[in-house]
Amino acid sequence: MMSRHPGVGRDPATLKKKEITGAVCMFKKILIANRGEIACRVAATARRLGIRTVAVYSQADAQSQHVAMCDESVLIGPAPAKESYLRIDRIIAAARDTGTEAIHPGYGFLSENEEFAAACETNGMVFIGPPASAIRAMGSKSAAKALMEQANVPLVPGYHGERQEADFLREQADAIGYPVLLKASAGGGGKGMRIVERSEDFAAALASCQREAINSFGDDRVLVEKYLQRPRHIEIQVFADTQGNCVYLFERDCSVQRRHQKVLEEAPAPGMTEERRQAMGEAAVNAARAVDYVGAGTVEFIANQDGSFYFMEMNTRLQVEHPVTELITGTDLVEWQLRVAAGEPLPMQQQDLRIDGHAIEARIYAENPEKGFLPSTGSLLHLRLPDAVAFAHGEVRIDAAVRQGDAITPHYDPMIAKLIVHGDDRAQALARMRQSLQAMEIVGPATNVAFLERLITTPAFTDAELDTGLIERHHALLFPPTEPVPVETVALWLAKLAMPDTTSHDPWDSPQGWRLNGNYHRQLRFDCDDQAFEVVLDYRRDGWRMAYQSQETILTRIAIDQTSVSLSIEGRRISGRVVRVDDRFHVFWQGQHRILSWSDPMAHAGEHESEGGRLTAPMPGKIVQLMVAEGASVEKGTPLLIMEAMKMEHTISAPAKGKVEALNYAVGDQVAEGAQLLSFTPEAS
Ligand code: MV4
Repeated sequence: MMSRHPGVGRDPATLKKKEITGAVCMFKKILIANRGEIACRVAATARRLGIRTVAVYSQADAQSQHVAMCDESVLIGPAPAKESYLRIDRIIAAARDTGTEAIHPGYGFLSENEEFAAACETNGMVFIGPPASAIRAMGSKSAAKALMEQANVPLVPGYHGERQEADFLREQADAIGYPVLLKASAGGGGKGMRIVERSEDFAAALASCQREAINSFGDDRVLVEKYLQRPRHIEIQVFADTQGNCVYLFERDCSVQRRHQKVLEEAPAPGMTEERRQAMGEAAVNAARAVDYVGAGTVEFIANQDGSFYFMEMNTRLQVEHPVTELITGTDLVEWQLRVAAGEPLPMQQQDLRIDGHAIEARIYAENPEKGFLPSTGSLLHLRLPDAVAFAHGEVRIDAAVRQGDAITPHYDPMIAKLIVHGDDRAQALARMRQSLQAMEIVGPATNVAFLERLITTPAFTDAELDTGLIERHHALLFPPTEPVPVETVALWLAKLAMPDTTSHDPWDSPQGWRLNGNYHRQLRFDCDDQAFEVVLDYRRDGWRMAYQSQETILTRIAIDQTSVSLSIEGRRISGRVVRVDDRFHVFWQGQHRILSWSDPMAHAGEHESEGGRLTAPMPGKIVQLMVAEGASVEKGTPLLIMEAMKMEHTISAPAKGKVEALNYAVGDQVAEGAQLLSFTPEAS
C-alpha cells in the first residue's frame, strides 16, 4: 500500500533488533474499533504484516467495505454511534469473544477516550494508542498549557490559570493587549471562542463565552489569549515508543479549513525553514515527553506570518491527514503504531528521517458547497476514483471505504474518500491533485469535488499564501456564477439520448426507425442549473447536425458503451461519460460534471390531445404492452398501453374518463412519431 522507500536510512542494528523482537512480540490478532476509510486503512497494514483482523460494525454497516476487509466481524448494535461505535462494553466484549490481543481505535469515536483506553488495559488488551494518563493530561486546555509552560513549549501570551472572576480576567486581557481571544478551557475545535476587540466589550463576551462553555462542555472555565490575526495551522507528527525514544516526522500545514473542518492538508509546510522546522519539531517532542507519550500523536501550533509559533493542543491519536506525512517520509504510520504497541522500539531514529518531495491531501465529502456545505446523503450510483494503481510509485493514493452502490448515510461522517498526491515539489503535487480531481466521477450525493478543484487552482493557494481565512477571503473566486453548458457536454448528452447507432443491426437503433415520417428532426429541451435550454438535432448524410445556442455543429458518433461516449465534433474527437439516472443525465467532460435534466415529452403524451380523441406517439417507439381491450370504459389516468422509446418505457394513460374505441397497434409494432396509437372518446361531461 505504501512504503515508498522501504528501509531508507535505517541503520542495520535497529533493523536486526526490530526483526528479532518483532518475531516474538507482534500481535496475532487485533480488533479495529472504527469504520470507514480508517478501519480499511488499519486493516490493510495489519494484513500486510500477517496480523488477523476483527471488524466491529453497526446494523447500518453490515455490507460495508471495512467488514469485508477484515477476517472476522462482530455486530455491536444499531446505526447510531452512541449505540454501536461508542459502546465501550460491546467493543470490549467483541474483543474478548474473538481472542483479540490489541484494539486500534482509529480516529474519532473512542480514539481519545481515556475510559476506553483504561478499559482495554483492565481487560488485558493493548490499546493501540497513548496511555490513558496522556489522553487525560492533554484533555483540558488550561491544564495542558500549564504542563507545556513547564516543558518550555511556546504558548500564546495569555492567562490559563484557575482564577475566573470577571474583573480579574479583564485585567489580564488589558495587560495582554487587544484583540484577545476567550476560549473554553474544556473546549476544542473552535467551540466557545470569542474575539474581544476592546476592554469595554470584555464583560459581555466573557458572559457569552461562559454560557456556551457550560452548555457545550458542562464546564464554564475560560482562558484568555492574545488573538493572532491570520494565523497558520501547522502541526507536528510525533511518535514515541515505550523505551523512551521520541521523534518528530516533520510538519503538516492544515491552514486551509472551513469552520474548523480541514479541507486540504500538505507536507512540508510551504516556506518552512530548516531552523524553524527543527525548533517546532523539538518543541513538539518536548510536549510529548511532558505527558509520557507513547505512540502516534500530533502537536498543533498556530504560527504567525512572521514564523513565530505557539502550542494550541495535542491530538492523542492518528489523524485523518497522516498520509501526507507517510508520503513524504516513506513510512507506514499504522505499522509504527502496531510495532510500538507491541513493545518494539521506533523503526527509525530522528537522524534517519528525511523529507522527500511534497504531498497534499484533499478530503472528498458528500456535501453541497453551493448550499453552505450541507451534508448530502444517498447511494453512490456511479463512482469512479482516479486509478491509483496506475501510479506505481505512490504518486496518487486514495484512502476510501466506499464502492459504487454503497450509501452515504446520515449516521456517520459524510467523507467519501481522501485523495492524497505526492510530487517532487509542490507544483507537481498540485498538478497531480488537479488531474486526479478531474478524473473523479461521483453520481448520487452532491460532492465538493468541483469546489476542491477551484480551491487548488485559486492563485492564493497555488502561491501558498496560506492562512486559516483563505476560503472565506476568496469566496467570490470559489463560488463563481454557473458557466453556460458547453457544446461538448450537450453533444455527449445527445449522443447518449438521441443519436441512434447507424452501424447497429438492431432495427430500433437504425435511423430509419426515426425516419418513418421522413427526415429525422428532433427538438429537445433540457434544464441545467435551473435554466432551460433547447437543442435541435437533424440527421444528415455527413452526420448529425446540432443547433445549440445559435451555433451549428456537425457531430459523428464514434463509440458508446455503458457510460463512455466518444464522438467527433467538427472533426475534433472528444470523449466523456454520461450516466443516466431516470431523467437526469450526468455528463462528465474534462473535469466538469453537469447534470442535464431532460423533460421527457412522453411523460405528457396525450394530455393536450384528448379533445380530438386521438392519442399519438410524440416520438418513434415500439409498443411493449396493451393494458386495455377495445371497447373498454376507463377512468381518467387509467394506464392504456406501454411504449418503449429512447430505451425507456413510457405509459400512455387515459387523458379523461371515456371509452377506448380502437387500438391501432399490436405488441411489438414499431410506431412512427405522430402515429395515432388508439381512438379514444372522452365521456361528455
Ligand atoms: C487561536 C486563533 C488565533 N489566536 N488562538 C481554532 C480552533 C482551536 N484549535 C484554536 N483555534 C484558533 N486559536 C489565538 N490565540 C485562531 C484559531 C483559529 C484556527 C486555528 C487553527 C485552524 C483553524 C482556525 C480557524 C479559525 C481560528
